[in-house]
Amino acid sequence: MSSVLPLVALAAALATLPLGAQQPQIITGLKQPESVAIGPGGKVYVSETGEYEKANDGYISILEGDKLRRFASGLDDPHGIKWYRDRLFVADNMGMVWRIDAQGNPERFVDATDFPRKITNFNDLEIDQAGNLYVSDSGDWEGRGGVIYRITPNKKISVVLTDEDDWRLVSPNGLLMDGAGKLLVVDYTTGILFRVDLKGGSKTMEKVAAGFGAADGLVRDARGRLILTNYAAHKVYVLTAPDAKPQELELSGVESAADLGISPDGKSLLIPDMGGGKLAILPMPK
Ligand SMILES: [Ca+2]
Ligand SMILES: [Ca+2]
Repeated sequence: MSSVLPLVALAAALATLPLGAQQPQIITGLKQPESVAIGPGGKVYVSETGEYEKANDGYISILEGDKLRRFASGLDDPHGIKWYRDRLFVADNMGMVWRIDAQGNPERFVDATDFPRKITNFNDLEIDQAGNLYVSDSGDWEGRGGVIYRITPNKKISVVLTDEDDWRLVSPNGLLMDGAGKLLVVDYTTGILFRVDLKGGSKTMEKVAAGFGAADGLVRDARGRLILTNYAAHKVYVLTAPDAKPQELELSGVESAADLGISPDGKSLLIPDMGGGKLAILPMPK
């Protein structure tokens, strides 16, 4: 039997797509991928959690063509990843931050016991120009324990904000620098985008926009637009300005849209489908 779809059937299949749905290129065979980062030489890296809440089976892959090659192994539940100079930093959901060299050798940069509070669910990781890490702890998923930490290059850990400082910090997830002294954060439980002033020491945050559902990933494209994912509704939102009405795209064939990245050429969104075990590559929305 021919595997080539007759033109009529293809047209019929396309006609059934809901309005506004996007048909991404899909790469399969990933194990609960959570986050994408661009590394040296424009290579695409993906964190794969393995079995959730199982230690030592998580890893980082490199995308080569439409295949994934193992880069670093022996992690627990790797989530947010980001390169700083020649090191890849990884927020591990089990409560540590890994630092991985260019050859793929991981070391524990900081451990759960180094933190001043009980760790619940480490999620995203962002890095400022000075090399300070920001890590979101999404809390216990029952409305408590949300924290954002700062970790300096020499491993000094401090609390930026907790749910006790500002009760709206319920389940902080995606983080993104917004200029030198400001940090954007999306909340997975409330779907609200906030801006945290890192310099003021005010221990509060300002609401920027709302309505992003189970908000997870947060990136900025070359045009300065903010792009967010809604994990549960497998949607992508594009904002021309933080307070603009978002353009909403439904992702066809994706179960859960986690922490997205942008391809080095700026032409695609790279969206890890954590529940579906896939990587979706979507043309950059117009
Ligand atoms: Ca695991
Ligand atoms: Ca995330």
